[in-house]
Amino acid sequence: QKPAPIAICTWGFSGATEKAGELLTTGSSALDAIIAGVAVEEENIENTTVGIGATPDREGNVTLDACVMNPQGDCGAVLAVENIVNVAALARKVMEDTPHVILAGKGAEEFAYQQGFKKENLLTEERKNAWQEWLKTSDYKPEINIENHDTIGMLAIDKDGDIAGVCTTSGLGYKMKGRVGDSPIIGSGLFIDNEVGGAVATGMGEEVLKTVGSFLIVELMRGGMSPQKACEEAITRITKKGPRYKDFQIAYIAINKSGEVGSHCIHKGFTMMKYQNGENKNITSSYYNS
Ligand code: SD4
Repeated sequence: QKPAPIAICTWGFSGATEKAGELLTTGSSALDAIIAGVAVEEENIENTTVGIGATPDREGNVTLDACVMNPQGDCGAVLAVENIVNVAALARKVMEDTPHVILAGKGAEEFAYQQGFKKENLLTEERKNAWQEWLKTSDYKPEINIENHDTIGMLAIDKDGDIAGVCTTSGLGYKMKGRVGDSPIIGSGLFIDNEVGGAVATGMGEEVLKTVGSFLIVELMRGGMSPQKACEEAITRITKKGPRYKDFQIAYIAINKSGEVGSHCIHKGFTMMKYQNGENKNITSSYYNS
C-alpha cells in the first residue's frame, strides 16, 4: 500500500514543503519535488545558513555544501562551492551528468558554469557586517538552535511510492576555510534506500559524521524500527559519548516506505515540516535533553 505523496523537511520551512508537496500532488517525481522545494530556501536571502545570504567562513567566503540521492540509489554532492545559489540542483547535475559522485570547490564551480548556472555574490551586506563584527572577538562557539538552525534537508515520497532526499547548507557560520560538515556526505547528512526509507540531519555536522547518522537510521529502519525509534537511537549514539552533547544541537528526521515519519534531537527547539494531502504541518520534535 503506497502512502499519499509526502514531503518532510528540517525546521519550519513551510514554503519549501508547500512547493515540494504541491509538485508531488500534481505528479512530479520525488527528486524534482525536493530540488524545487529546497530551492525556495537557497534563494531566500533571510536564511543565513543556506544559499544566498548565508553566513561566511571566518575569512569572509560563503561556501556551500549539498547532496542528493534518488530512488535508484545514485547520489551526487558538491562541497565548499562559492558563487552558486542552487547547489542542490548542482549536486543533482553531478549525479546525472558526470561519472562522479562528488565535486569540490573550484571544480564544482566551473562545472556549474558549464551547466549554465549563474555566478552570484552570495555574501550580502548584512552578513558581511555581521562577520566584521564577529572578527572583533573571533569567538567560535555555534549557538544551539540559533546560529546553525537553518540547514534544509528534505525527504519525499512520490505517487509511485519512490523516495528521494536532499540536503543543502552553508555549514556552520565562521567555520575554518575549507571545512566541510555532514550535509554533503552521503550516509552522514543524508541517506536514502528506496526499499526502506530515508533520513537527513541538521546541526553540528562533526558529530553526525562521527556516527554516520543517516545511514544508521535507514539501517535501523531496515531492521524493523519505526522512523521515530531509529532517530532516537541515532541521537543516543551521540549523547552516550559523554556530556559534550550539552554544547551542541543535532536533529534527525526520517521517513519509511509506508510514509511514517519521525524526528528526534538533542535539545528542545527543533521542529520539522510535513506536507501531505494538501496539509502543511509544523511538527515539534521530541528531544533528549530535558
Ligand atoms: C554542518 N549540519 O555543516 C550542518 C550545519 C547545519 O543547521 O545543519 N546547520 O555541520
